[in-house]
Amino acid sequence: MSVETPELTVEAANSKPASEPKELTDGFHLLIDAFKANDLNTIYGVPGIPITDFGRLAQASGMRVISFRHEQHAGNAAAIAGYLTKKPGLCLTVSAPGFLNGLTALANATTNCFPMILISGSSEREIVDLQQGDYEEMDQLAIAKPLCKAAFRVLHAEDIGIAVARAVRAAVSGRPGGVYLDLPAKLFGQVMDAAEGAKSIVKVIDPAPAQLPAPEAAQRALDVLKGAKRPLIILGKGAAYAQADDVVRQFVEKSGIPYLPMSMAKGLLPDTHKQSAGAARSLALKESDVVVMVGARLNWLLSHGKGKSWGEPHSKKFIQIDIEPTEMDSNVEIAAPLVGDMESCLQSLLNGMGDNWQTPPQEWLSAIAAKRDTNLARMEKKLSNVTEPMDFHTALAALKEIIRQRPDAMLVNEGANTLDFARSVIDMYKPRKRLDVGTWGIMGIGMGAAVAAAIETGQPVLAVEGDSAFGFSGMEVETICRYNLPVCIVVFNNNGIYRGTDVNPSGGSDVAPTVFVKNSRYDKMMEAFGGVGEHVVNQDELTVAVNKAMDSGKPTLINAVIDEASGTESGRIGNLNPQSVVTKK
Ligand code: ADP
Ligand code: TZD
Ligand code: MG
Repeated sequence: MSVETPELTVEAANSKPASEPKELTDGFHLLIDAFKANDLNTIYGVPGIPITDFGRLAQASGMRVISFRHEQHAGNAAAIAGYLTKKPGLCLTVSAPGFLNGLTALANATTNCFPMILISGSSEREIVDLQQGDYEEMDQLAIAKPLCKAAFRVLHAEDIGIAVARAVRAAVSGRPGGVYLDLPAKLFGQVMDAAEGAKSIVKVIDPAPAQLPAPEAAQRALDVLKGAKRPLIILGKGAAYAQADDVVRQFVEKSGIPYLPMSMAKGLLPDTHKQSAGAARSLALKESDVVVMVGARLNWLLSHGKGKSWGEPHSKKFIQIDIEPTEMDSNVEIAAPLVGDMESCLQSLLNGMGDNWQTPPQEWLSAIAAKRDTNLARMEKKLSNVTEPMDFHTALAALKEIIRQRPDAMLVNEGANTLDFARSVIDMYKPRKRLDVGTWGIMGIGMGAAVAAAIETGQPVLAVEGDSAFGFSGMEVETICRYNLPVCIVVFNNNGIYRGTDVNPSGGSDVAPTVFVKNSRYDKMMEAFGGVGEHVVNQDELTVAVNKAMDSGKPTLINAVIDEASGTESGRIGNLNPQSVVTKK
């Protein structure tokens, strides 16, 4: 359907003087029509040449256009929108620098298997290709290609419909990921017959078709599972993304197998579920004999499926459910690969399990339960130890309780200690409520994720941010205020990266590289844009401030003072950090 464009209703320039004027459309309108036809109604971006008018026209057409202060955060918002909705999130940027700013988010989305489309305006092809120095000249398509799942350029208005269709399908089918769409400035103004234009729009039918696993593959997986004495299920964010929540629950509960949720899979089943082995993670990884990977990769986050944390030497068998065939055997041998979409794969296992499925031996379940209870008791002790200044546990005990009372709230989390402690302390109760640094452990997703979480779900958002982590996207508090989003940011302010106590070893006047301005007041940033700023120094004040923010829905930033000595280097992944053993005078 074409948007009404009266200003374009002119007689076709070089046609015979016709009695009936021809209705025309152009690249701007075709692009909007193509997005709307595919039910893509929100754009995250930053305006400028050559896409300023596109943003205006999109807004005029009823699309939601959310303008950011930096493209990386708009891109992160688009990626999270994709994760939450299973439709590609749209990010719109200007050429070269805007495109490059958005590219980090595109690459990060692809790495995390989130569907998004980065749409960048680009400069004149003829000039760019001859490298004659156009305004913001850059061969964007070539640069984007290795960093995303697919990249397309559109040169003719009549191809916009099919290009958007390709982009949508590429983003969401199979393993989801990022797609780049390169739109040279000239394209937007290209005019064509409106009726022809309407015909060129493609509504993608079944963009992410079900992919059924082979029956033999399901049988093989069940045979491996039947032989297990100490089975374990690992749920990953691929399972959360799939929105196959009921089938996931049925599979876990019918099998009776303990499960570990990866961080963004927390809440797929409530973390308080009796089969959750989250608090017995080390034992579960080490002692299990058959591991069912459910939408999770055996990457660095799981020590590649080998080594000490997996109890090597071992003879564990892996069953893996994934939509991406080449994920199998990426790190270790997969005894039973089950390739297909999450729902179909789990359903095929459930069907094959029949009515008399044997749950795992009690000995294994008791071992996990005992370890879990010991660890939870240890954690409880830490959480009940209230300190002032707050350590991480004192502050997180308050937030844990708030999320327990508000299970529908969205939780965004980034930092090092702030991330690692929050992940293990704060229980999640519902699927896709936890958004964090993902596969790369990237800082800077916070405000983009918070904006998208608020816009896409309408739920209040609690963003738990290390002071360093927050700084990567901090300027977007203006965006949060401008759209009056129900976002409560808690900055865990420990004066720096990991902690605030490092000193300059040379004795010079520069502070150590990990240390920030002491006693900063991040709350003032929020006040600058009309939001609510709070400064809290103990647990009670934190609880009151967060509850007030979550009740009011007003944009709020709480500067939570954390003991600057309470963090550890790199949080829980200090082992990945090379350290010099050479002492030089
Ligand atoms: P985590 O970080 O939580 O361990 P990963 O991002 O490593 O999770 O893994 C997610 C996996 O889920 C990817 O290998 C991806 O191919 C897979 N995946 C994504 N969507 C689906 C789906 N609908 N069905 C099956 N597998 C999926
Ligand atoms: N840059 C990017 C884009 N991602 C990163 N992960 C880093 C740098 C390195 N980095 C981490 O891995 S965590 C972190 C950085 C800079 C910040 C940790 O400090 P914080 O958290 O204040 O956010 P804590 O609570 O003080 O540990
Ligand atoms: Mg910090």
